[in-house]
Amino acid sequence: MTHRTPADFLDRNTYPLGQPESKTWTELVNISKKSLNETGACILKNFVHQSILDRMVIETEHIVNKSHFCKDNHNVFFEKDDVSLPVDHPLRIRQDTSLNSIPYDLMDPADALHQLYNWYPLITFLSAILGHTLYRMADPMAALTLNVMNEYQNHGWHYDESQVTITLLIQKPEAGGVFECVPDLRKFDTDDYSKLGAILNGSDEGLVPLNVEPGDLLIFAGFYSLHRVTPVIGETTRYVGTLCYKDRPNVMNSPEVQQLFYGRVNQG
Ligand SMILES: O=C(O)CCC(=O)C(=O)O
Ligand SMILES: [Fe+2]
Repeated sequence: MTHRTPADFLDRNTYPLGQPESKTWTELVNISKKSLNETGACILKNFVHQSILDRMVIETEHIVNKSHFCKDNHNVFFEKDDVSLPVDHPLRIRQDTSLNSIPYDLMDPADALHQLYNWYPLITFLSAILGHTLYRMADPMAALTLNVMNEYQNHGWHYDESQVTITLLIQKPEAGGVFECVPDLRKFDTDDYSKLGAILNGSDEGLVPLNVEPGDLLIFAGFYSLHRVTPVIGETTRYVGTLCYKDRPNVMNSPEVQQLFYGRVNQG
């Protein structure tokens, strides 16, 4: 079967993205909006067909040898260590992150993930869910990233810089590699960071593991919800695509941020 357009990547009955304003489309937008507002996340199950996932795995493995190894030790906001605070202050607790990333400029425009990211009906659909117009990020590397996590690699507790993050899980490991979050923690915890401190010291109060399977599209309020990916266990690599859209056009990362995440600079 050949797939000429990303409309063929999806089940047309469940996800009629090519028919905006149809009854099913409108209902889907409303349900997704409600879920995002009430729980901080919306999971569109089985968003792409298994055959497309298989293709995405192959296309990822084609370029995975060019991925950039990022190892970081950071607090939840990726800030510099504030030595004026007590050593055990939650803002001084640091997390290890270790993963490999494949930036957008290494992907082939014919790759399924690349095509999906650039597909206008998807951008229109996501804009309707978020309630404002989205634009593709202008950054030649960060607009679309594939995160690659091999055994023992993980993504430590953090908040995202963007209000909302959109991911597509492409391959999940045998065990571990679980996306866990504490919904809305940032809103409740601005004074003394005591709830943050509890989580960073191992409490699981308020912690929700999200049941994300390969093929699911996750829309996630990563600015307000503390989240992490637990260490991968086993030989199967975890692949996740991160689709970056912004509420205004022409948004780029700084050369410093590009250097940190991808080990080089590409300002377009
Ligand atoms: O790997 C994931 O599922 C999410 C990664 C994440 O939190 C991020 O890229 O900010
Ligand atoms: Fe994140």
